[in-house]
This record gives sequence, C-alpha cells and structure tokens, in this order.
Amino acid sequence: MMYEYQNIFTRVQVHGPADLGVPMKPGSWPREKGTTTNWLFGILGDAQIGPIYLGTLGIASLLCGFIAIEIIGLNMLASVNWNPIEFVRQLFWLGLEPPPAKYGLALAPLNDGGWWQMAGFFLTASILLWWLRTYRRARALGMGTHIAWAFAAAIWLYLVLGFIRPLLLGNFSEAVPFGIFPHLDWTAAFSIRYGNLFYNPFHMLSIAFLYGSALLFAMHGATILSVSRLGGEREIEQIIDRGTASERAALFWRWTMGFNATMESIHRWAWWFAVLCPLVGGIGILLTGTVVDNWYLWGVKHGVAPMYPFDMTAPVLDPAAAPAQ
Ligand code: 07D
Ligand code: 07D
Repeated sequence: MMYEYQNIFTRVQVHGPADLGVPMKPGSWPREKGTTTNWLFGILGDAQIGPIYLGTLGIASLLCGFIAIEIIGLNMLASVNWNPIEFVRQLFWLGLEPPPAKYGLALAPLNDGGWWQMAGFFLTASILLWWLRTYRRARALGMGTHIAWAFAAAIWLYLVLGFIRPLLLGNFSEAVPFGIFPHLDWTAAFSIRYGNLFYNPFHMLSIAFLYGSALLFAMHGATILSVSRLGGEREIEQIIDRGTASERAALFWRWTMGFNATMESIHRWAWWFAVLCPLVGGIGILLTGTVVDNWYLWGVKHGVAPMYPFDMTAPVLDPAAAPAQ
C-alpha cells in the first residue's frame, strides 16, 4: 500500500543474529558481548542495543560527568535547605553561580564560586575525555574523524563561553552559571550588557547556520523518506544502479530549483552548516567585551544600525495627552 511508505517512523523490523561488528585492533578493550533487542528502539533506529564500548576514556568521562552533576545538584539542593520537594519544585530556577568579580581568576572559597569552579573543571574534563573517545573509537573502526571535529566545534563555543573569554578578561565572574533558567538570564543579560547581540555579525552568521541546518535537515530527511518506497535509503544500491530512487530525488531538486546536491555532498553541506553555527558563534562571543564593547554602537559606526535620536533635553510627551491615532 502506498500510504505504508508515508512514514515518520520505521514500521517493519527484521531481526537477524546479533551483529558484533568488525574485528578489533590490538590496544582496544575486548568487546562486550552483551546485546539485546528492543522494539521501541527499533521504531526510532536500530533495534539492537549493544555491544557498548566503555573503555578507559569512557569510564573516566562518565566519572567526571557524574562528579560535576553531583556538585551542581548538591549545591542546588543546599540552596533550598536540603528540602527534596522544593528541589524538584524549583529545579528550573536553581543555579550554581561563578565566583564574584573580586576573585578575578583566583581559586574562590567553595561557597563563593569555588564549587562552580570545581564543577566546571570536572564537566570540562568529562567533555574533553568524551571527545577523545569519539576520536579514538572512530580511528579504531577505520573511520574518518568527522564526528569528533563536529563535536569539537560545539566544545569550542562551550570553552569560549565558560573559560577562554573569562581568561582573556581576567575574570571567572564573566562565565555562565550552571542552571536551566539562570543560564538563560545570563544569555539575556550578556546581550544587553554588550549593546544588543543582534548587531554582532557573528551572531547573525551563527543564526543563519542554525536556521540553515534546520532547513537542510528537513530537505534531506524529506527527500530520502519520499523515495523510501523505491528503496532510496539503501545507499549502496543507489550509488551503483541507474534509474534509482536517488536519481529521481536528484531530478526532483533540479526540476524545482535547477540544482541538486549529490549523495555525498548533501552530507558535506550538513556537516559544514552544523559546524559553522557554534564555530562562528564562538568567534562572536570571543570578540564581545574584548574587542567590541557595544554592538549597537559598532553597528552605527559601520552603517549597520541607524543612530536613534537621543535628545535628552526634549520634553517628555504624556501619551494620554497625545492626539488619538
Ligand atoms: C536536543 C541533544 C540533547 C541535549 C539536551 C540538553 C543538560 C543540562 C544540567 C541543570 C539541543 C541536556 C541538558 C545536560 C542539565 C543542569 C546543571 C541538543 C539536543 C536535551 N546550554 N540555551 C537549553 C545547555 C548555552 C540557550 C536546553 C548546555 C549558552 C537558550 C538545555 C550548554 C547560551 C535556550 C540547554 C548550554 C544558551 C537554551 C535545551 C553548554 C547560548 C533555550 C538544549 C554546555 C548558546 C533552551 C530552558 C537542547 C531551553 C536551552 C543546555 C549553553 C542559550 C537545558 C548543556 C550559554 C536561549 N540549553 N545555552 O535541546 O529550553 O539542545 O532552556 O554550553 O531556550 Mg542552553
Ligand atoms: C551551547 C555548544 C556547547 C555544548 C556542548 C555540549 C553536555 C552533555 C547531555 C546528551 C548551542 C555539552 C554536552 C553537557 C549533554 C546529554 C544527556 C551550542 C552550544 C559542548 N539568538 N545568543 C546564539 C538566536 C538573542 C546570545 C547561537 C536566535 C538575543 C548569546 C544561535 C535569536 C540575546 C549567545 C543563536 C537569538 C541573545 C547567543 C548559539 C532570535 C538574548 C551565545 C549557537 C530569533 C536576549 C551564542 C554568537 C549554538 C553565540 C548564541 C540564535 C537572540 C544572546 C545561532 C535564533 C538578542 C549570549 N544565538 N540571542 O549552536 O554563539 O548553540 O553567539 O531572537 O553565546 Mg542568540
């Protein structure tokens, strides 16, 4: 039936013997054998769970991540007098703040930013160890390291926000607090403090790559699903056979916009758009407060923004007395 193929999830699950993967090079941990299958996972992706490769880096990363979340969570719990109900009720509003400005880059007392520094250290260690894991596991499988470098772009923005920029400004108080809403408040305050981030051209670029990533993802996902009734997702056959689903998909885009990506280039487009979003974003944040103090005034200077008429001597108009529109 045709409608069977208008899908957003996988309807057919075919199970074979567990796939343990290619043989491993020396130096890797012996692979765990434990695998199982799960029908719900099968709807979203591969039904096979495992084998999971933990390894030294994986364990070290999880341990550091656990310590970071423990420090953040216990500080949040302490801030509501160790009351578990208030902890759950106020969770989104709770936070762990970086040290106040007076400590500069020094180690702060634990209850005055020191816990933030310690949590930041362990979170960063955890993220960097996980990065190494993505690099090493890709190498062990003879893959390229594209995933690791895409992840590195996100880590770049994270490091700029919480470490590199505070380092350049000589103050950890510049960094982002831990917490769901506190980190949003920080983001809004940052924009206002530096004269409206909208006028930062790197913020503009970052947004273009963010929106562009969503558009490309939608176009690619929709294209492949729309030819899945012709086997369009089976990449090998699609590359070597003529008259395939992928040829039709390519022609669709030539028909509608005169140009099409290829089976390979669409993934390069996706990679670059995703990577450039936090990469240019990090540049924009790094320039803020170091090179540029006020993005609105920067915009005025460079002809991006109009100078609003600031006339402090003009009489304040009473809106109620203004003529009706
Ligand atoms: C869907 C992959 C899964 C990841 C998820 C996030 C944590 C945090 C920790 C309570 C797309 C896991 C969340 C581990 C729990 C504690 C201490 C990825 C997917 C589901 N933000 N931000 C969110 C982070 C910054 C901003 C949500 C992290 C900057 C705005 C989540 C970082 C600025 C909005 C979150 C980080 C900023 C959010 C959903 C690090 C500028 C939202 C994220 C490490 C870039 C949105 C309540 C998501 C929201 C949101 C996590 C940094 C702005 C809590 C880990 C400082 C404006 N951010 N963020 O789905 O709903 O990502 O907030 O740098 O509106 Mg943020
Ligand atoms: C945060 C990279 C770090 C994440 C890592 C992952 C874990 C574990 C756990 C999976 C997201 C860590 C993982 C801890 C996960 C599990 C279980 C990537 C991160 C390493 N903005 N804005 C951006 C828009 C405004 C502001 C980027 C739009 C206002 C600040 C993005 C609008 C003000 C910053 C963007 C808008 C403001 C940004 C983020 C609209 C607030 C940044 C890109 C329509 C009043 C950041 C240059 C990204 C940046 C950033 C979008 C408005 C402030 C494109 C659409 C004017 C301070 N904004 N923004 O990839 O790079 O983030 O700016 O209004 O720092 Mg903005």
